[in-house]
Amino acid sequence: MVNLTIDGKSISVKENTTIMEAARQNGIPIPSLCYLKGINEIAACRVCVVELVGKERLITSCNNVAEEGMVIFTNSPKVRKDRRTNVELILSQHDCQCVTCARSGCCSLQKIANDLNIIDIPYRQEIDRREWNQDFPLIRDSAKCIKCMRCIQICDKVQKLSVWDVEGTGSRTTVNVSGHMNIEDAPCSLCGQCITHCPVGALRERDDTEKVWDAMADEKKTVVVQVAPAVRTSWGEQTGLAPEEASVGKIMDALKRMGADYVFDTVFSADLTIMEEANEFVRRFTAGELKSYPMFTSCCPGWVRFAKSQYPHLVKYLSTAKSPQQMFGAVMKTYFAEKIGKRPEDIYTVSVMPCVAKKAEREQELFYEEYAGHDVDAVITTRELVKMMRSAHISPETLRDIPGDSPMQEGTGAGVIFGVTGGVMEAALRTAYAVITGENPDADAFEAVRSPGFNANEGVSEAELTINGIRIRTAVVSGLGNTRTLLDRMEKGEVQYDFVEVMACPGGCVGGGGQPIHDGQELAFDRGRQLYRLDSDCKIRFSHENPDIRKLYEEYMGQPLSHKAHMLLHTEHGM
Ligand code: HC0
Ligand code: SF4
Repeated sequence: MVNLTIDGKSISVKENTTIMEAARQNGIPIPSLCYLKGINEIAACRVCVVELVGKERLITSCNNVAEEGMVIFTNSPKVRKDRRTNVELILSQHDCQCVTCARSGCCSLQKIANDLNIIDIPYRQEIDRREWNQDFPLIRDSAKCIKCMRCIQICDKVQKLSVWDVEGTGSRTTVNVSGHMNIEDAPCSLCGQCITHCPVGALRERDDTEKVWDAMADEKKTVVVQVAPAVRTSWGEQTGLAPEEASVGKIMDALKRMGADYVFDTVFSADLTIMEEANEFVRRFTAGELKSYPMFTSCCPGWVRFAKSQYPHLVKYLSTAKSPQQMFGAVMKTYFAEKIGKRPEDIYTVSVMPCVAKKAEREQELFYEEYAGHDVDAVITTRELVKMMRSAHISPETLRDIPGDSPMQEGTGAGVIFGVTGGVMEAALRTAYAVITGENPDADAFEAVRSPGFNANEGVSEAELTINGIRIRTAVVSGLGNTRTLLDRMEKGEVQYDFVEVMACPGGCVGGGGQPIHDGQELAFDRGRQLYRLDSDCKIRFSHENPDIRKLYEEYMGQPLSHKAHMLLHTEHGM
């Protein structure tokens, strides 16, 4: 242990603890803009400066280690003056039009400038404005970038994709797409982790809310909305509702008040995905197709994009099942459209997702005897949903819990846990067991596939299960860096599996790039626990027992993997 004094308080911390962490551990927060523990400790912003008695120059606290006998002041007049100058210099290169910024009210720079009582910027403004493809689902605004380097580090260290890089030198140093590429040519998975880790508004999703408002106002369109599992775990964070109060039923009420004609829970189509995917797995496994590589889940478009750009030879091992988002879109424009006497082109399908990559996934096409447009017409993130609620002047406390519409109303606990890493695998195994043995397992029989992240914050879990004497080796991984490590081990023959679930975002969709942003806090695992609670509270916990799914097969699809199911519910992933 080392002993030191911070702001007059005597403290002891473990050796090699940074001054920043030593202070935090003792209830003394030091402000910063660029710091991300263990990921970005490079003192780029110099907001975390502190005074070390005996040293004339201030030092940065995020990358200097606490030493025995240090006497530190985190907020002395000298520190305040220097910190203020550093923030003023950052502001001189920042487009400070806060009122039109997507991050207004949730911006660390705005907060810190305000905390430091900066009401004027004494330096000449020099803003770096660059062109960007505004149609791409991920938008970068160079004029807002504060060169904190967090996006570079998240993409390098956590996602191991290195989409971002430093460009230029000296005062012209900035961030841009690596290799001077256009973003649409870069291997971006669209996981959106750079957005949720950006302290300002330099990165955001493409706004699709106006399209949705237009469709809602168009009398010729029937607007049909689905809400993803993970959205219910987080929308309350931005609306002031506690997790138990922020139900999916209230989101449905809000959507109807805004102008949606029909609202559904994506949990229904998560169950449908399981029907197709579990049956596909049993078929491919028993046919001996999975000898060299396992079947991979395909419902995460971030992962599918990553596989296509980084491991194209593995794409044929992806499940051909479309994601729940896409399956629901296809069902809305066919089965449901017929039920309400509409043509596919009269239906406008909207998804509320915790995800940025879903905005690209929606471009998949729908063939219903002939080309019938897209499964999904617009995707909005959880953040965009809350923005729409605000602009509709909906007070969250006035929302009531309403059910989704018929005939796709039911969803099971198995579908609910899709939103958390391990959930798709667990749900699929519950149904695969029933397909193989003809009877249900205990609903919690496959808890072993739940992410160890719930204990140890690791990204991979492995489980070997025996069903009717058949051994099935599974792995679950979240985060693309962890995925790369796992795939490389598979390629070297160090590990072998039959079925693997991959989610691009650490913790799964609960940690998605479209979720509310809380700078410096990782909430995926807390949100994931909510989904496990909802699953254990569900009356039905097996996708194959969903009565509305049974009805869909009886009335329309026939059997899982039928010709019609193949046409509407499967895809070759663009191969
Ligand atoms: Fe997910 Fe999904 S679980 S990917 O995270 O499979 O986005 O929540 O909606 O589609 O259901 C996201 C979340 C979904 C889909 C589902 C899957
Ligand atoms: Fe989107 Fe979920 Fe995949 Fe993240 S894990 S990219 S939120 S589908």
